[in-house]
Amino acid sequence: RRLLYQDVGVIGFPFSKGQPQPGVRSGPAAIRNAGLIEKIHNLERDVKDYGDLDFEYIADDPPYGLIKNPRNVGAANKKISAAVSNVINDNRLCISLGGDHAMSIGTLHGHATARPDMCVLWIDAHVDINTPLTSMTGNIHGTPVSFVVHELKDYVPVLPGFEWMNTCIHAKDIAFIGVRDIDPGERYIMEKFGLVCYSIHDIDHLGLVEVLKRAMDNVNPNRDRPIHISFDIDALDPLLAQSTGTPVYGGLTFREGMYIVEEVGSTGMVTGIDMVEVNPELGTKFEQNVTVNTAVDVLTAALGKRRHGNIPTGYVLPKA
Ligand code: 6HN
Ligand code: MN
Ligand code: MN
Repeated sequence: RRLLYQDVGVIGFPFSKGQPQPGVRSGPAAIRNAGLIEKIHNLERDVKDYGDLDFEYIADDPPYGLIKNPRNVGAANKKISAAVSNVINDNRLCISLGGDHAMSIGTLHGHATARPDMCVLWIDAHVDINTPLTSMTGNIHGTPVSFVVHELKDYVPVLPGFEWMNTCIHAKDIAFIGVRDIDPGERYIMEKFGLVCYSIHDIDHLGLVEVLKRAMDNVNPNRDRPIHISFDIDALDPLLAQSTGTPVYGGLTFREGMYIVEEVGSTGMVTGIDMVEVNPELGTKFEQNVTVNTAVDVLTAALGKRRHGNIPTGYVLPKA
């Protein structure tokens, strides 16, 4: 199938202010060290590494209610949004390496700026749709979806640092897959605004093939809209992704994770991918390696690496 964008851009967001554990800043470096760029290159896609963004530190950043680091998170996301729309305007599929999930405020905003017709698959143990007023932890990585959905505009205060921001997708443009840990306020919001959510229970009940088909029918019925995959590594079972800040047991298997990205990738419509919440400083050395390598496998599968093998171009079969 033809790809909407053949060329790929990779950009790193070493960002951790959306939650309390600083090690998630090292996610982009660990994913690069595991060979991501080379492995994308091997898929015969042109790949440009845009490097890592650096974020200025705002020292005077008192909480807004419970919400921690609003100015730092807001200013970082302004830069992230501009960086992502720049990559997509270069006609490259944008791979955003995190970093905690608060950075997806910016990746979704930037993607929607460049491609207003895009839709979103949010692959996560969580739905990350607390508002700054429903959040019980004060961690912005549990709230990014509330900032971008038009229908929630009246429920999200303009936090200091977020004055630049506007909502950019409709509630019907996002589907969640893999959910198994949802707060009461989040459940209420999902019901009130009719957000589409396929939990792990739904996958057990219907099977992943049916769940993914339904999710795509919900957000992209004609398979003609650009797709943003926001992949939180904690969607996967902690056996595969122990090195993450908020692991939840009973997650997606390796095979399920690969199936999702192979299948969505093969539509040719993926224009943005976030790989977030990889924290290479948590867990044992073994767990760190498994988590990081799994993140790389998910990304390359989304870009066309197939478990049934890829046909080599220019292959000459040796004659006897
Ligand atoms: N993530 N619902 C919890 C909270 O703090 O609001 C957990 C959020 C997890 C966020 O994993 O991206
Ligand atoms: Mn999560
Ligand atoms: Mn998340």
